Amino acid sequence: MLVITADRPNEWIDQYDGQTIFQEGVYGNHVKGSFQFPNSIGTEDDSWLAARLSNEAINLSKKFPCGPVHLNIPLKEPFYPTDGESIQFPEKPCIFNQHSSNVQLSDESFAKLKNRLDGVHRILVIVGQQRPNLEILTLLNSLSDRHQVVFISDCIGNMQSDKSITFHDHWLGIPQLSSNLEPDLIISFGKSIISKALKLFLRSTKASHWHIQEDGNAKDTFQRLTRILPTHPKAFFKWLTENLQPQNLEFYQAWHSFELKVKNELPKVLNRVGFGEYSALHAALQAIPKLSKIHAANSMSVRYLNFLGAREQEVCCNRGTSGIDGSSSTAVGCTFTTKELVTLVTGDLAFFYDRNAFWHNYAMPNLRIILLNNHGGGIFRIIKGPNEQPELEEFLKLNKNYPLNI
Ligand SMILES: Cc1ncc(C[n+]2csc(CCOP(=O)(O)OP(=O)(O)O)c2C)c(N)n1
Repeated sequence: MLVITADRPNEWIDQYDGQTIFQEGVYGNHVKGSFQFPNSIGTEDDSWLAARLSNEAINLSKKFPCGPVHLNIPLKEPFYPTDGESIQFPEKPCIFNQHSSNVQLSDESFAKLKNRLDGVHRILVIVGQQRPNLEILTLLNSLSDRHQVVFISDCIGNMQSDKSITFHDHWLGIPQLSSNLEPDLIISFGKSIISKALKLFLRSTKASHWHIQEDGNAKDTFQRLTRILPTHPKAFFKWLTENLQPQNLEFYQAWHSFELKVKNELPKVLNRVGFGEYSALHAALQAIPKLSKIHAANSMSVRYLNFLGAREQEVCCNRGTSGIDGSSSTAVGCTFTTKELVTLVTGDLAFFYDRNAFWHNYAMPNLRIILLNNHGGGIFRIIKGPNEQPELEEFLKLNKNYPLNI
């Protein structure tokens, strides 16, 4: 994402002149980089500088890991063209084409990993938030098929299948379920995961943790990080497929027996609870085309989605800060980039918080919205702490019956 802001000219900042704030670098650590345009574009060097900064900003935003970049542009009056005035753009714009490259582990690194793998028998692969990638999913499916790894994907990992673990959030928080669940090696790639129970479980293990990431800083989310592998997950899992010894079958079966249990019981539970957000979303999901995108808002929407098992649609959600402030805008923006159907699943607070998302003149024939209206933040009725506060009714105006019928 490139954030382009118009600014007042430099000389008028902080001079009690109108409409001035400190815009240069205003996004701080929330952007990958911030670029300041020249104060005016009167000379050829100014134009070259502006073109160069634009290229650097665009290329930085697209470089792994993709992220927002800020371009601040001071403008001097007059702002509007006079009658008949036209703007002459250069015939050949200056473009710095940035090529991609494949980062690869050295032979020496692979030899070290191979050595380490020899003592490993229980591998848990954690798929963090990312876009779908069929090639990686195929490799993971085949590793799981041969009982060589257990792989877990939340819905935002976009790598769910009948070979993955997807129902973990239903049962992982229950203490002392089975000693056979503990891995000796965690391999992760992608960004964050939704399930807090999974995060706490991984932090409580004694496993080593390898994180695969092409570039940038790897995060120690599970407090077990021991190796950072600067390569593409596809290359790594291909190598793993060819280099793994037989693994512990009980470990594989322990995870998959829980998965199967929930998968078999869930339809009965949904039937038993009757109509409510949970079953309504479950029913709606049956009608959403497989080749489409689902945007889930925070907080219960994305959790319901995660509870309801493997999805084939691409699932998008503003995780990280997990704000309720931009889910509708992101879904609306997405409808302009795809011909596929985009379904926004949102709670009422998130929906009304971001209603300006719909305040424009563009048609969005491929947008559908499922609004789970429980008159307030349902999440606060469920999590311990907020649900015991006297302010709950006054400030969150919750439907008193919630969540009797979820
Ligand atoms: C910008 C922002 N403010 C506050 C929060 C804290 N917060 C998390 S969930 C939530 C309630 C959301 O309510 P709703 O959209 O109705 O969804 P539900 O909880 O019912 O799924 C709030 C206020 C947040 N995540 N982001």
